[in-house]
Amino acid sequence: METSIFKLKKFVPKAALLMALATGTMLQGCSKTEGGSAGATDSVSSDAATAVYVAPGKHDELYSFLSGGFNGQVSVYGLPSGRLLKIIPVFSQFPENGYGYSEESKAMLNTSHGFIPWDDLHHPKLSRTDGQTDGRWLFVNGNNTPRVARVDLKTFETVEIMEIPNSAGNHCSPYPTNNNEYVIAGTRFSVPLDMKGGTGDVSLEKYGEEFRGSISFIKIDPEHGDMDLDFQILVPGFDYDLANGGKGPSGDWVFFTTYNSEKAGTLKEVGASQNDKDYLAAINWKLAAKYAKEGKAREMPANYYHNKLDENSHIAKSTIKKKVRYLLPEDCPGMMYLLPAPKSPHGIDVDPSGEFMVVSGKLASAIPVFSFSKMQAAIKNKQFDGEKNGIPVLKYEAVLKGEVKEPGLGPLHTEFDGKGNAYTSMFVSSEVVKWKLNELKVVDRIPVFYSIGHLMIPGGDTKEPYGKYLVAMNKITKDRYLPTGPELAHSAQLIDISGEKMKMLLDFPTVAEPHYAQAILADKVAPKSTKFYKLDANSHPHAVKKEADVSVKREGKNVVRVKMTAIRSHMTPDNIEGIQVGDTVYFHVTNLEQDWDVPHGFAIMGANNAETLIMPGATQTLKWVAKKTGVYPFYCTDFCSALHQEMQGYIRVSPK
Ligand code: CUK
Ligand code: CUA
Repeated sequence: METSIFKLKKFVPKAALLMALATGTMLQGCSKTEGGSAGATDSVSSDAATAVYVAPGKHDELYSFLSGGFNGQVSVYGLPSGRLLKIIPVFSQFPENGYGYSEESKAMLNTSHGFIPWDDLHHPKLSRTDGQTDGRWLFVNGNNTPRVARVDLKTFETVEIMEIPNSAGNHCSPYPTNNNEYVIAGTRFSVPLDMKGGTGDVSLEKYGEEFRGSISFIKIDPEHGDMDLDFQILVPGFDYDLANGGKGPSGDWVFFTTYNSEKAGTLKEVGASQNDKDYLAAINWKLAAKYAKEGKAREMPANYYHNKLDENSHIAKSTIKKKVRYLLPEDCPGMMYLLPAPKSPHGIDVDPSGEFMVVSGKLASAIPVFSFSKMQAAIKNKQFDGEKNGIPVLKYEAVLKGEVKEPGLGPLHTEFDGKGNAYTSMFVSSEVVKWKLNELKVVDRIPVFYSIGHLMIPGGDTKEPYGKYLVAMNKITKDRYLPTGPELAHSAQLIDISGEKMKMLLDFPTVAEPHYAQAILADKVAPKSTKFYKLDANSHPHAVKKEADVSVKREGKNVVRVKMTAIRSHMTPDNIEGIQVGDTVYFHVTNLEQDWDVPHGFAIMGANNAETLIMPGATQTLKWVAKKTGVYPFYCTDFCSALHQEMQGYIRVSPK
């Protein structure tokens, strides 16, 4: 189906396109023709319902992990049903299970800026072995207060958060290499970097000379996944947007789109986007690691937090790091090159063979496809077009395979199906465009509703895509669902890409706000899922493993520790006395259950806190301050058995 906007596109002058990108006017203009039930039913295949129907009691074929954007979480949906399975809190406090509220988990959210219980999470990336997703971990970025987190897919729990120093806007992040050697994270904003550790108080006029971006190389422990910031590359001051790793022949390389190459850092609006071209930065990460290992790295003062959850005690601990190693590109020949790219490029995506690098320029009318083998030849034959800040710029024609002409308006991101096709999201013309990698020819297009950002094919960024489904994550929802006031559910759409023609299968609303997603066949994750924590292995210092061991003990003047247990259908102790006004009470609750899916909750009246949800075999702590004399009830919040309501008790607070 051709949309009216698409018919128009040849006549849209560049200035109008820029306006449209800035204001979304073109979208508004076209939403009437595309939107509503008419447009929607037209593009839905007749057997769509069967294709997405997962019968009661049956499991979905795939897990998908959608970023939460400004909710700071990851949400897990089954595909093809689009059913929400779980929300995993990462950078945001989550009252539902006490993440970021319980004494055990608070330290996960420590940063050099203090306790930051929120972030803007854009890019989930699954860990990979031999270039394929391995179902072990999910890495995600915190965009606002630069952080990278690791979620363990055995427990679907955030187990580690690493703050990134010398960074602002950790957007092109995180990118695991093909065997989880490194997770790579690049800054969006350049910031003033004084290698000796200055105050950071630098005139904005000095953007050109003194601002730099950083690309961080976080080493991953191959066995346990633990992160360790190995070194950074400090790159000249233009802004890094997105990255993607090579594979196969290009497996040693990682590619970044950059913008603001004119260094319009004085924040004048006219500054950015004047250059006709920006750059794609190609970095040989293996060579960088070698340089760092062989002593090319220098060291500078830094201040950043590394927070980790202990597997057995379930207590998070923060370590404060004081130094970071760095490389300068000028010291490291052969490590970094620039490829001219259409201005203000956004996505960079490498095809499954590792030969083609696809750059989507939001403002460009074509999609350039670069060739990795040509890039290597150009480096060898020194086909340079000068240099930028000491980094060689390769000749455009020397590295270009070709361009996809007039693919649509506002290309943003590309994924691959492993069958020689690429799929690019078109933000302005609100469509997914399918094109042949070899011939660079558009072969199909499907409208999406509306203004698509990222799209995702399971494994579509790896060596081996699962080219059956595509998920479109759209920025604007408008009339797709029943109205819910000024803010609507977010719009994701599932598209069947198994045949020649794309087929729309399903709208599935999501919680805020998916930027990117990953998906993986359920078989790679489900069999390893943890059912409960072993009570024997619980090393929490305040755990009690049988009811006989519970205690209420005063510690010093104003602190009382209540070590208690929960098991169907009672809490022990259930009547607590001896608390005085002004006491701080720690309720250490151990869930004695050794069974799947039997958490108990704990909430107490007047707590300036959330509840805490204790998984079977684990211990969690709620802190409570006794402010006034009286009797305060507490109870289990998770309906756990017929006698759930009976899981309750009182705490009495007496005058001092
Ligand atoms: S993104 Cu972060 S602005 Cu295109 Cu990956 Cu949405
Ligand atoms: Cu335990 Cu309800």
